[in-house]
Amino acid sequence: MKFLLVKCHQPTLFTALQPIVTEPLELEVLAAVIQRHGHTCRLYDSWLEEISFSQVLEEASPQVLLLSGYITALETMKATAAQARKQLPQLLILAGGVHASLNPADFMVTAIDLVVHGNGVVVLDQLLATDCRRESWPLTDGIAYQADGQWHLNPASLMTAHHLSTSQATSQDSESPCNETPPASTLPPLPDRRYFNTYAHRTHYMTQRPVALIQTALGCPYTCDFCYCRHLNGGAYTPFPLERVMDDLAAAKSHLCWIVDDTFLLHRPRVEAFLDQLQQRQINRQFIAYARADFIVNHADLLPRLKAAGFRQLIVGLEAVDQQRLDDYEKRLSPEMNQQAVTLMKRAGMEMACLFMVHPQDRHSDFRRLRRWIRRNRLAPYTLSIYTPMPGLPGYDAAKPLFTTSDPAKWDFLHLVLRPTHMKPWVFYLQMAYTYSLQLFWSPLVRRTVWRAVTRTCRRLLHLPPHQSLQEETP
Ligand code: B12
Ligand code: SF4
Repeated sequence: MKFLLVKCHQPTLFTALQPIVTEPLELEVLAAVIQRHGHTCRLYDSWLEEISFSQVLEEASPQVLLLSGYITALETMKATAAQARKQLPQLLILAGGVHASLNPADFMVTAIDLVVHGNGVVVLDQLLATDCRRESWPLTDGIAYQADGQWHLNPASLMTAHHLSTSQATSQDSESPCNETPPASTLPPLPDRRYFNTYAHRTHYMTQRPVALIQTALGCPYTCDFCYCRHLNGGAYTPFPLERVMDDLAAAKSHLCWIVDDTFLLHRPRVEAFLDQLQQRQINRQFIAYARADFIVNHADLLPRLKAAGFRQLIVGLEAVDQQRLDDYEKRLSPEMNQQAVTLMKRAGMEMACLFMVHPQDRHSDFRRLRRWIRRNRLAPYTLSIYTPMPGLPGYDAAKPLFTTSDPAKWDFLHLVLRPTHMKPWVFYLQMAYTYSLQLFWSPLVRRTVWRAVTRTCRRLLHLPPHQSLQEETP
């Protein structure tokens, strides 16, 4: 059978500026699953290719279409399914991805045949084992499907999961709970990176290109109240065997690798084993990874080793600079811990990308306090997102009557979906923009990133080829 795999995007502020453009790792993993069953695949990501979807559909003339996307692209996914159904009425159309995982009902429209809400790899494997035959759908966990004009929702199927408690996550015990990885048969295969190899020159992370994505685990054992990621895969933290991670790294043809695990620096013995294996296998890469402030503080002695191993930037969710807000977010951090993490990272000479989350209930004084904190530490780069209740999480239904919009494209953490309590929405946005822009004053990296984003956008709008100065940046 012929499969077409599509990453759907919805124009948002992020997609307009494109400070980061990456390979569609999810499609590359799914392609590997499909190829294991002897079928052929065509991948398509409109961020990397200029050709239109209908052209790709015509040229590929697939029997099966797989659509992936985030919440912001929900309407795009449905519209793409409708367009494909019109163009190729016999097509089998599947929708999946992180939003579908917790919100399958959002995809129950006539143009879509199947919604995958369990672990994508496991479910797809099961569907392929039965050649996606309709008779097998009632027995396949992790899908919702249409039959006789009705939608049916089967129970979720998850990757064999290992629950790592947060105390284990940061403990220094040598007995690693992370050794319990899922059986090989349920692990995702290594991504097929041929698509990345073709379009690597179009990927970038801020000012550097190319960038490859690496996944070494699913989930996060922490319980931050606002976080969508921790509910994926049944809320279980599932690390992949390190040999598999090393094979993946060795095959990824990019000096810069972004480890997209929700939190990579979790369990010291695993981190140390990762660093040992990099050395043993002589894998020389630069890394960007997510971490928590408490890991940095509790394991500050590891920072020089991480730096020497190529960790050039840690992305750290500091979220807030006052205890009450941190407690409300259930972040299990203190402002002092956040401060210490910043100081230690500076001392180690490592780049720290700080993530803050402002709240619609914030007052002018909260913004002022945050700005003072940012100024005092001369932070850069940092981002601000707006606290946004996410569909599929506890608390979403209670927040529903307060929403000022129902447009999923606004669920990008850069729009107010709740009315601000203490100021007008435009004043809130102004406060955000002002707070965001401080870093422009002291960070050449941020200035370069913004300048490149603006010139790239202008050139794209004018249909001009990328400027020479935007080409390959070697580390
Ligand atoms: C890296 C990343 C990005 C990268 C893009 C990465 C990529 N792969 O293209 C960048 C920086 C560009 C990005 C941008 C945005 N992101 Co982002 N991102 C992530 C992050 C950290 C990792 C994603 C990743 O690559 N994972 C690895 C892949 C292999 O896993 P996966 O996507 O889960 O796919 C697997 C399964 O879901 C399944 N699957 C996926 N699709 C399908 C389809 C079918 C048919 C099937 C069967 C299975 C299946 O199989 C895959 C293989 O295992 C996640 C966090 C997370 N935990 O997911 C946030 C995350 C996905 N992002 C999020 C958001 C909101 C955004 C933005 C909208 C933010 C913004 N301010 O605009 C933009 C949207 C831009 C766009 N148009 O794509 C949210 C999505 C929430 C939601 N409910 O949809 C997440 C979960 C973070 C969060 N804060 O909650 N992001
Ligand atoms: S915000 Fe970070 S630390 Fe908290 S649950 Fe989510 S991924 Fe884990």
